[in-house]
Amino acid sequence: MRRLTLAGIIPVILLLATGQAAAHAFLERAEPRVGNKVATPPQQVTLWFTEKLETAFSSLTVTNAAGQRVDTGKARVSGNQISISVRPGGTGTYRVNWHVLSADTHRTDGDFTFQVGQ
Ligand SMILES: [Cu+2]
Repeated sequence: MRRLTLAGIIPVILLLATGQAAAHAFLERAEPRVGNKVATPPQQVTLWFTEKLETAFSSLTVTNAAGQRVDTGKARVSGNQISISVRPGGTGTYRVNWHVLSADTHRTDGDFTFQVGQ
């Protein structure tokens, strides 16, 4: 009897959890594109999310192949978009690290890389 009750409840819990997760701000696309190769260092990096972002608690860093910060430190948020200016930092693998707070007060974070060079 107890087993039957649990079996009935679990799908409902999963459904609720999935519904909530869908409201989080997930990375939709980026420029430079995730995993892509560009010939020269970009002047800025821009990320687009699936939800509107809260300016105060959303940030973005960019590091070059040597692990040095090459972003200017001040991210700009507009709607579901966050961007930051980038200083020239040579060739190789650049890493973008993001932490954002969406309008539904949920935090998400992640990182991705892109390549600079020929
Ligand atoms: Cu959420």
